[in-house]
Amino acid sequence: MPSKLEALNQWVEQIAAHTAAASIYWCDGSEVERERLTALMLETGDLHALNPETHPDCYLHRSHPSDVARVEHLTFVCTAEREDAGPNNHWMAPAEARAKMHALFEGCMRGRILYVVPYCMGPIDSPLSRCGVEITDSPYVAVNMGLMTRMGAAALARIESEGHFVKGLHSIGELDPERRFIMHFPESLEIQSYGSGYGGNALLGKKCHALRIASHQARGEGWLAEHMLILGIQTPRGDTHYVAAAFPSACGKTNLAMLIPPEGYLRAGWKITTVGDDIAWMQPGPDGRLYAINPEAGFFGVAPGTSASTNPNALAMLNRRAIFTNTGVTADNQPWWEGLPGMPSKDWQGRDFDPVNGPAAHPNSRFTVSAKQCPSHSPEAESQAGVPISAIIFGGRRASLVPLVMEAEDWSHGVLMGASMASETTAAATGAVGVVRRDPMAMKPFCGYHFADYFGHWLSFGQRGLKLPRVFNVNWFRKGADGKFLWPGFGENMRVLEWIIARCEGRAEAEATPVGTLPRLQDLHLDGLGIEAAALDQLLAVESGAWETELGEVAAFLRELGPRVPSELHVELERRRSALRERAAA
Ligand code: OXD
Ligand code: MN
Repeated sequence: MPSKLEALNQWVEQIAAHTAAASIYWCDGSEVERERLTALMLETGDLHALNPETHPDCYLHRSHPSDVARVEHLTFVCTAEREDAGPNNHWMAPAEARAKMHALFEGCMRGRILYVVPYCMGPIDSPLSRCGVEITDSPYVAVNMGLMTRMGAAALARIESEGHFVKGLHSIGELDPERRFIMHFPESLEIQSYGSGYGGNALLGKKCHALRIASHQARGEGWLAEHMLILGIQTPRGDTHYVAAAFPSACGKTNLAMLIPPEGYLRAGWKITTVGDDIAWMQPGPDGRLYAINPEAGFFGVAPGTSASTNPNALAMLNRRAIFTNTGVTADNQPWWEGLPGMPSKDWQGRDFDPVNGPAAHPNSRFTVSAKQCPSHSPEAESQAGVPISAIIFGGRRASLVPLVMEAEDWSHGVLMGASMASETTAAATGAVGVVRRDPMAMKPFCGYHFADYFGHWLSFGQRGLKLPRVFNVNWFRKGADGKFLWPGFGENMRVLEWIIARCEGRAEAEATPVGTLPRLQDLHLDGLGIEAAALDQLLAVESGAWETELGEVAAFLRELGPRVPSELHVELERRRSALRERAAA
């Protein structure tokens, strides 16, 4: 038997029999294995080799055109009690979900190899890490899991010594949107996903395990599993502060995590290092601070818009040993997407590029690459203890209202800020794009339990006598009357990070408003930015009337979540609303 853990062997045997898999292959995570699976996929057409001179060891995968994004409407949290999944999740009774999935999986791997993919989310020797095993019939998933997690022999050894693991079962099935479901059973630490080969639906370590299952587990165990990047900010004095930031999908988390400071900052000695770009697991350490690990080992980033001006670090890590999914290609077979120089020759579906068919790269086309290839990769990403978090940042894509940056008064206010987050939807999920929806802590698609209980869990950290991070809210996406962005974003976001760090160090001035504490113009370093004074005023304006409307909507949103919403959150919100009314009346 390939594993020393009888329960694992039995589960694999049972799934192999039920799915009628042709054979079983246990992944060891070795380089030889990656080469073998890659060769196999080149033969079957699952992968296409890219230009070996410009992009050695890089491949293109074209997914089924109906399988290009996460499918929130087909994603379920199957808790015994419907209420425990909350109105923020689709719910199905566990027995019904199991029966449905049992029927779908029956015989679905006939003629296919069943891959057993043992993985560890987080550094292999960290007590904060957690392990899982994904069974899949997709070699593309196996190879991507090899880049995105600590996958293979070392993970299996940890699983064998711990004796438990998250069970993930995946089949691409027939790739039929009518026969597609992503089911989570948080109470028994199981995931079953059928009918999709797309990242978030199929790479089960990522959204399914590290967010939906882990958030549920974290609540029971007193930690946090969050949709957050983690970056290190080294100041000219040589101290490094770590910051965790939550933004909804496709709102620039990868760009912020890999930010290169403007020239003047570099000269002064500022430096940004990248610990993670999508997920943070945070736990109080012995000194009472929150310590974070990035459970992932790679990046599954959105390709379009990634360019030499927006994210040079990402571009530098993508010229070798990477997988591209649904990008276009140039005539000399380099991966291509909107935002890159040059011209596409073929679009993401492999057709000759014709603008009447839309963009060459699918708006949610992706790259998969090992985090170690990123020039700003932090060695601390391997730290067993994690990194201490000085600030938590929430942010959304809001064309109006929300200022460039503001700070919460205290932890409860910070939780309210996170709970009130809203953002315009993007192409990362199937559905309408550009509609403003409430997305608390950027966890709307990923929280594995009732949002009201989740807010209560966040608030409970405020009662544990911890040295908690300061909490901020940012908005890089505010637009002027002409529809253009008011703030240049990308590297210039360093100016906002500098103020945030100065606040953490107790060095920066600010002005309190009912919705948060804002820098005044003179508190930000804006030299050389070339933004008009009127635009800057607008970026830092808090308009009482519009905020009253906004907080009224937040109140309605919290009411919709029902009686489980902690009263502390309602009280916090009402305090802000009455302060706004007083301010307007003054
Ligand atoms: C992602 C997402 O893929 O949030 O990270 O959709
Ligand atoms: Mn994400």
